[in-house]
Amino acid sequence: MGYDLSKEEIKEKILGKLKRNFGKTLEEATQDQIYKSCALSIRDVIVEKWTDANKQMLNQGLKRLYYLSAEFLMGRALVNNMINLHLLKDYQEVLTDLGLNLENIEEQERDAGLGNGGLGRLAACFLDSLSTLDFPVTGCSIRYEFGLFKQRILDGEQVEVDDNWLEAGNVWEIARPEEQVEVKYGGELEEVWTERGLKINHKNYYSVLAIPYDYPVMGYMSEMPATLRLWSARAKTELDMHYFNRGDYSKAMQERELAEVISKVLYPEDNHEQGRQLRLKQFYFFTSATMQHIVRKHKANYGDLHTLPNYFTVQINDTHPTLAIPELMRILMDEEGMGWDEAFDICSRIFNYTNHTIMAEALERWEEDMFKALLPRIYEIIKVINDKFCDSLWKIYPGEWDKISKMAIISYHEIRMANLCIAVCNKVNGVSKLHGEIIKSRTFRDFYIVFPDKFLGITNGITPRRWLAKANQPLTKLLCDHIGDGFLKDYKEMDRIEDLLDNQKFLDDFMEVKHQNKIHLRDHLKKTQGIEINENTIFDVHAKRLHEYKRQLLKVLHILHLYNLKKENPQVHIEPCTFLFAAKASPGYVRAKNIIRLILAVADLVNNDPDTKDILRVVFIENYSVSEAEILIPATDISEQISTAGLEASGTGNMKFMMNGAVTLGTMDGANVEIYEAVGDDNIFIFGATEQEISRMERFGTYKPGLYYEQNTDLRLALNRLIDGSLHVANDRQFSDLYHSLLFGEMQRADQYYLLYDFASYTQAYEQIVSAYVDKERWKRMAAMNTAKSGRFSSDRTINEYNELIWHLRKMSERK
Ligand code: 475
Repeated sequence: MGYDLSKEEIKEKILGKLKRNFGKTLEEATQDQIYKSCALSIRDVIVEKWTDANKQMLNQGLKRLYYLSAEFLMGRALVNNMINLHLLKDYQEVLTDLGLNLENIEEQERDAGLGNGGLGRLAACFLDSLSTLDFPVTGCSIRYEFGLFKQRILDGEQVEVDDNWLEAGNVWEIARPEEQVEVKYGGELEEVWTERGLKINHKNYYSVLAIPYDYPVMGYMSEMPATLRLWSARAKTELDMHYFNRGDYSKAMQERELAEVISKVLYPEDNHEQGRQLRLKQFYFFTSATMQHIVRKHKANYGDLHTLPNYFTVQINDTHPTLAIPELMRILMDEEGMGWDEAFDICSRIFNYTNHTIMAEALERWEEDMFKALLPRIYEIIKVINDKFCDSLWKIYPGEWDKISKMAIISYHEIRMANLCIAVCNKVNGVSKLHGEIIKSRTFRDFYIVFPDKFLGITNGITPRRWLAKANQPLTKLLCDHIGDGFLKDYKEMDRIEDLLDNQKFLDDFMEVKHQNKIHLRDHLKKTQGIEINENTIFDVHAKRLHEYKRQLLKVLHILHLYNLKKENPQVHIEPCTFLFAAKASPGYVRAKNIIRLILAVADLVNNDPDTKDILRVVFIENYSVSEAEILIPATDISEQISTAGLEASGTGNMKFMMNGAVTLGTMDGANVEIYEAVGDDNIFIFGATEQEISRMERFGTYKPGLYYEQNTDLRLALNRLIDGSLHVANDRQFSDLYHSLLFGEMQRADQYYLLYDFASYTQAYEQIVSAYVDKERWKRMAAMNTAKSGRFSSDRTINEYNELIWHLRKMSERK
C-alpha cells in the first residue's frame, strides 16, 4: 500500500513541475532540473501530510519532542522519501518510461552533510524512526552554509575542499521568515526596580536574527512527518546606512558579515571541543532561537506557561545545546515574570541529556571570562544554578571541598556543560549498555551516587529504511520475498530471518546479493577514483572518522605484518584480501592526517609490489559520507570495529555493517558487546583487552608497550617499516612521529590506545575470521545470521526505549 498516487499522476506531476518551475520540456531540461522536479513532486505529497498531521497533533493536544543537536547528518533525501512513501517502484517505472534513470537523477542531489560522524548521524536516524512510529518531533539545529568539508586525496595526503551544499538551491526546505526571532549577545546588565519587583535590563547588546528553514522528514508509511528546523543567521539590517551614506561600503556591510558568520560553517572536529568563541555563539544562536520559538508557540496555543512540560520535552544531544537550559530560565523569568523556583522546576522536567563520549578532550568547557562577556545574563543564571547546586551538595558532603569542586558547574574559571546538564536534567543517558555503566561507575560517578535514578543506558540504533531498504535494495528484495516487507516497520519481524538459515537456496541468494554489491562497489570506485579492485577477494572494511582511539593504525600495522610474511616467504598462503579504509581527519588533527598519509603510503607499497599486488590491496576511499557509506557497507565482508575497549561509546557503523551481512572483527567495546550477545560466540570474532583490563592498566600505570615490541618479532618488523625507508612519501617525511608515539609517547604516555598490547590477539582473530570466510558453508550462515539478529539495532527499538523511559509521548491516534 503506497501513497495514493497513480503512475499517470506521477508522470504528470514531474512534467508539470518541469514546465511550471523551470519553463522546460523534458527534452530541454538539465539533469538538475529533472532532479528538482522529481523532488518537488515528492515534496508536495509529504508537505500535505505534514500540514494535516501538525494540525491534528494540536487538536489532539499531543506532547512534542524537541531534539536539539548541533548536527544532523542527513545525507540525500530523494530516494529515501520515495521508499518511505512506498512510491519507489512506481517512480522507477515512470522514469524508465520517460527514458530517464533514477540513479543518475539521484546523483544530482547534494548530501546534507551537517554533521561530523556518529552523533549527527544518530540524530538523523532518530528523526526517521520518530516519524515512522508517528511520534511528533521537531529536530533543531543550524543551517550551516558549509557542511562538513569534502575530502580529496592529493599527493598522498588529505586535502579539504569546502562543501557549499546550498549552492544550487535546496528543494526540500521551506523558509519561514515570519517566525524569525532575535538572539542577543554581549552588552551589560542593569537591575531596575519596577512595580513588579526587580527587573533585569540588558543594554548595549548586539543582536542577530535567526530565520528558520523547515524540512519535512518522512518516516516509513508515516502519518506524522517529522520537522527538521534549521536556523540561519542574518543581520538585523542588511546595510548600515550611516556608513553607506558616507561612501564607506565595506564598513556598511560589516555588521551583516559578522552576523552571518554564525551559521556559515560546521566545525569539523569529531569527539573534540576547543572552546572557541564562534562555536559558543553558534550554540547560543540555535538554542536561544529554539527556546524562544517553543515559548511563543506554547503561549499562542495554550496560554499558560506552567503547562509547558505537558506539551514539550527536550532532548539535548551531547552538551552542545546545553544553553537551552539557562535560556529557558531567562525567558521564563525575565520575559514572562516567573520566579526562580517555578522556572527551575519547569526546566528540570523538560530537559534530558544524552552523553556520547567519555573522551576528556570532547567534554565541553568554556573559559569563564569569555563566556561572561558574550552571554552576561546566561552567565548569571548559570552562576545561580551553580551556587544552589553546590549548596545542596554541601548538605550531602559537608566539608568535602574536593568532591564538590569536581562536581561544580563553575570551577577553576571554567564552565563545565556536562555538569550543568546533570545538575538540571530529568534524565541522563549513555548510548550502549557498557557506556551506560561507564558513565555511572567512572565518568559521572559522584553524580550517580547523588542521583541514582537519573542515569540510564539506551543502546543506539540505525534506521533499517536508509541502511537496508535504501542502501541495499537487492538484499531488501530478497528478504521481502521470504518474510514480506513487515520488517521495515516492525523490527521484531527480522527475527524470522533466522528460520531461513537452513534454507540453502536463501543462503546462496544471500551470498549472490553480497557478490553483486561488491561488483557495484568495484564499478563505483573505478568510476569515481579510477581504482581497480577485485570482487573475488575478501572486502575488509574500516570506515569511520579518523581518530587514534578507533585504531586505524592497528589495522595498518597488521597489513604491514601480512606484507612482511609474504616477502619473507613467497610460498606462504595468504587469502587475497582488499583492505578498504574510509575516514575523514579533522583538519587540525596532525596525527590523524599522518595516519592517512601512512595508509596511502602502505597502499603504494603493497599494491605495486609484484609479490603482493594480487593478494593484498589497500584502498583509501575518498570523502566518506552518508552516500559513500550506502555503497560501501552493503559490499563489506569483514567489519572492523577495533577501538580500544571502553572508548567507543557505542558505535553505529558496527550495526550498519551487521545488518548488511558483514561479520564483525572487533573488541569488547560499545555496542560490539551487544552484537556479540545477539549473534553468539560463533558469529563474531572478538579480540583484545577488555575494558576492565585496560582500566586496571590505566589505574596502576603498568602498561609498558616497549616490552611487546621487544618480545613480538612480527610486531617489531611491522613497526620498523614506519621508519626504515620502506615507505615512499612525496615530501620525504617519514612516519617517525607515529612510531615514536607508540614506543615513547609524550609525557611518559606511550601507546595511549594499547595497539601493541592488542596486536597479537588481533592477528590471531584475523586468521580465524579468514578461515571462517574460506569455509563457504560456514560463512554464508554466519553472514546471514548477522542480518537475522540485527533487528534489535533498529533505531525504532531505541526510540521506543527513550519514549518509555524519558519522553512519554503519545502517538497520533487514527484520524477521521
Ligand atoms: C561516539 N562527537 C559513538 C555516537 O551516540 C556513538 C563530540 C564533541 C564535539 C564534536 N563531536 C563530538 C561525538 O562525541 C560523537 O560523535 N560521538 C559518537 O556518538 C552516537 O555511537 O561511539 O563516538
